[in-house]
Amino acid sequence: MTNENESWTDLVPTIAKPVVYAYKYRKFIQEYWKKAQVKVGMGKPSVIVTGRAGVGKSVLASHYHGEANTQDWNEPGTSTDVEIKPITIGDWTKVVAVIPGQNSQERARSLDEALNKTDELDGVIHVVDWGFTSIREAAVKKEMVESRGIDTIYKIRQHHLSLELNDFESMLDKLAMSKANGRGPKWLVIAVNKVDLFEKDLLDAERYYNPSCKSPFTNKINSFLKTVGANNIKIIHLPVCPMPEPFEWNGEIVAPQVDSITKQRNYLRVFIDKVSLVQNGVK
Ligand SMILES: Nc1nc2c(ncn2[C@@H]2O[C@H](COP(=O)(O)OP(=O)(O)O)[C@@H](O)[C@H]2O)c(=O)[nH]1
Ligand SMILES: [Mg+2]
Repeated sequence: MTNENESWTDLVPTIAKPVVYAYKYRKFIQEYWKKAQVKVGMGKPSVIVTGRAGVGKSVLASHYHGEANTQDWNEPGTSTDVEIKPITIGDWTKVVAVIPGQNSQERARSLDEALNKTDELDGVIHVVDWGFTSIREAAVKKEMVESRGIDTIYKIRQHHLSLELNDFESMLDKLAMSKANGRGPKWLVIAVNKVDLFEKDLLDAERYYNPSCKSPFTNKINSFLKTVGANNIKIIHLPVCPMPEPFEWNGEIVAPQVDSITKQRNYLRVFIDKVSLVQNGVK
């Protein structure tokens, strides 16, 4: 048989053909299937983004989506507080849900859903910001400065760091419970956000979040690892800053130290690459 004859088989419809076609284009098919699922609100999240209100979850998720998904896609306006996005992580497109940080019924429900009602959860991206948390309400800011004496950046950061630690501990408790029931994530990424505000002190920040170092934060990680077994979950920590901007508190200002778009995008690219690696590694 000649080559021309062979290539004809491509044009002949057979039963096997669609299977070959589907195999060849499986990643695209899966991507559009995930998008369709998200659009009609039936996509179960396989990755969740957690962390306190104001640490930058929504900004990170939308930059992640934009950078990881070459073809942009109009997200549906969500009626709930949970934001859902299809994001390509590693080889496949995942349904990623951003869980609201404020204590609310919606938060409890969506966390419970992801951790206790599905076997499909791949990973958790837990966002922290080394105390540089944004407070939106002017009245709350005023009250903290005037009535509680939290009047310097140092003090507000200490305040947020302690709340961050409590929030992280309660998150780890939920993860441990979920793992004990044979569910839960295969990986946990600690996204150390807003590094533009502390790039000069990057090593100190890393010492605080790196499980190989000793800190109140890493103590929580290490006792969690003892509970669930270090082989049962992969934990990594990564710096990121999708949207550098100054941090202001009571007239005091910290300026962003990451001032080039290239550098900011590099942080995000490395972040995306490492999350992909960890996702591909656990399959
Ligand atoms: N300096 C700096 N600030 C950021 C960055 N990302 C987010 N923020 C700030 O954090 C605020 C809260 O972000 P948002 O994504 O709404 O937080 P969420 O409540 O966790 O969803 C934003 O309005 C920004 O002011 C960043 O990369 N660097
Ligand atoms: Mg948000």
